Amino acid sequence: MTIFEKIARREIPANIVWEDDEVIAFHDVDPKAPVHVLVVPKRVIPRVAESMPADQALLGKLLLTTRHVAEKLDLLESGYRVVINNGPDAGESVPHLHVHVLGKRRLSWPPG
Ligand code: DGP
Repeated sequence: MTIFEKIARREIPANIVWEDDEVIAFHDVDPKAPVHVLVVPKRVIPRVAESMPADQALLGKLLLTTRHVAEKLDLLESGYRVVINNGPDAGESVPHLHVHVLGKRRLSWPPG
């Protein structure tokens, strides 16, 4: 079981900001910005490169959920970044697809 599945099952505590039947969003344990939330599908897809056509609706749901998170945490006006790390060069560390939502500071581009 992945660490994010354990969070969804309440086996590991997390500061949850959004949840429904398909997704859960909670604050990152090691935040890289004043707001740093992870949006995670409850059904495990290891990474976006392993998603399938059957995952299309769930992938869309993840992006729509980032909007809910942004609204709840007052990011809509100031802006925010949505990030998916895929594989070693991107720094992926948890093999359970998750979308980072980063906000409340000016983020540089391109990323390091
Ligand atoms: P990535 O590098 O894209 O795979 O991001 C994984 C993120 O998961 C990383 O920013 C830290 C976060 N993380 C890892 N373990 C935990 C945990 O137990 N709780 C929470 N809230 N976040 C975690």
